[in-house]
Amino acid sequence: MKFKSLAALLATSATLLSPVAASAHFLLHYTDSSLIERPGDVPVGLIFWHPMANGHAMDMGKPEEFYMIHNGEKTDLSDRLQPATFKGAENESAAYTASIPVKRSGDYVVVTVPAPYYEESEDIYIQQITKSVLNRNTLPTDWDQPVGLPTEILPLNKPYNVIVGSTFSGQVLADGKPVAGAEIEIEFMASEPDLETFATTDPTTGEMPGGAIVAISDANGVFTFGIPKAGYWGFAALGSGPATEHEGKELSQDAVIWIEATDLK
Ligand SMILES: [Cu+2]
Repeated sequence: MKFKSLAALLATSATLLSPVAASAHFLLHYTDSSLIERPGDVPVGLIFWHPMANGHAMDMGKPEEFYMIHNGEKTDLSDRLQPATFKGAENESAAYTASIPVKRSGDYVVVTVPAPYYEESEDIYIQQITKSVLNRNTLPTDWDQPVGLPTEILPLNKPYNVIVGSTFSGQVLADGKPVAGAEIEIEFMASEPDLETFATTDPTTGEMPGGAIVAISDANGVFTFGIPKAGYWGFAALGSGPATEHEGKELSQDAVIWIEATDLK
């Protein structure tokens, strides 16, 4: 971890004290790798967090849905969800562990539809419908197909095989139609969780001095971002979903996708 300047440290503490955090909320699907070498149950952590800041972690309710799609076939995995306490750098939070049964070659699109989370500082609910893609034996089967979620980001580059220095594009969809002008927040998973201890690790980077990294989707709902660093990158289209209210309050129904970038050898 790099030492920050005093000004940066002061700015960070000011951010923490302000009612609305500058860094972005992200629901994580964390696996040690997206590429699965041996068949079996792949451990995954579901954590609602500020991953680029290695910051505050939020309590999750039991997800409404948790499943995978392989060869176009949906398999419910909700009976694999186990409540777990995630140990973040700032606090502990209610999170989940699970596993993905990877057997045959191909893609495994993992989907979480979380319970809406009440964000007190903004008096709104947030529901981040999250996707990630695992692959075995490089056989592409499902990654480029929409799942059919209320809102989702359709990857336009293979999400588990993005080269550092290239770009990643996605298309924001709501009810299957492109969302123009969507605000997409982008974060790097600065601290990859340790799934054995279910705790954060030392961050490899931190937040940007200019705040959240943001892209806006074009008329076709498409955005592109250049990938500067190996690891996991998350993209969250804010409020792109059709549901706008939950229990009488405003709901931000977001679409999240995680991709894994690798250095060219
Ligand atoms: Cu936040």
